[in-house]
Parts: sequence; C-alpha cells; structure tokens
Amino acid sequence: MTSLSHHNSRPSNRNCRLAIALAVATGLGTGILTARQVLAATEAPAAITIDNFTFGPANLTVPAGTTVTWTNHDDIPHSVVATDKAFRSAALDTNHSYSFTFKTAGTFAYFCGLHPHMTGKVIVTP
Ligand SMILES: [Cu+2]
Repeated sequence: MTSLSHHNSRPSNRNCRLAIALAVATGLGTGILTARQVLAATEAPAAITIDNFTFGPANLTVPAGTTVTWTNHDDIPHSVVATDKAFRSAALDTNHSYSFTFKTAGTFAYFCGLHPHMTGKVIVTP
C-alpha cells in the first residue's frame, strides 16, 4: 500500500454518513466506488449541501428516479447548472433549495453558474 493523502480535514458534523464513507474510501484502495455505494444504499431522498463554495458530497451516486435536492448554506447566492444543460436552477439565496429528479442513468456533471469553479457530479445508476 502506498500512502494515501488525507482529504477528510473538512468537518462534517451534520453528515455522519459521509464521514463513514470517507473512512471506507480511505481504508480501501478501491474505496471510492464503495463510498458511493454506501451513500446510495442508505438514502432515498438525496441531499447535496452547498457550503463554503463547495458542493457536498461533490460526487453523489443515486438510483434512477431519485430526486436530488441542493440547499445553499452560504451567505451568498449559488446556482446549480448541468454541464449538458439537463437542468438549471435559479440563483439560490441562503437556505433556498433546488430539486431535480434524475430519471435516466448516466453521469451528470454540474457547476455553479455564478462560480464555475464550483463543480460536482451526480452518478445515476439504472
Ligand atoms: Cu456559487
């Protein structure tokens, strides 16, 4: 085993599942897939938090038919825009949210229309 860098320095008190998933990912060489499976298996309605200019989790795997809700916890507006234009939210003020139902399988990359360096991905499984 080579050394793995530690990415879990960001506190996430309100998402124990993510912490567990990160621990799994850190412990296993092929852990990213495992972490995604953990997240997908434990959650029916899927939530993504926007906090500190970051989508969390940045990569979310859900089964087809899942409604994903993004909620902005920053003090400034953010938006959610699919790279392939499959969906696009209005600018979300603090504590406002946007939902989109993913009906087809695939990988959906998205970004913040106001801060395009903010990116995330929803992986939809059949
Ligand atoms: Cu933004």
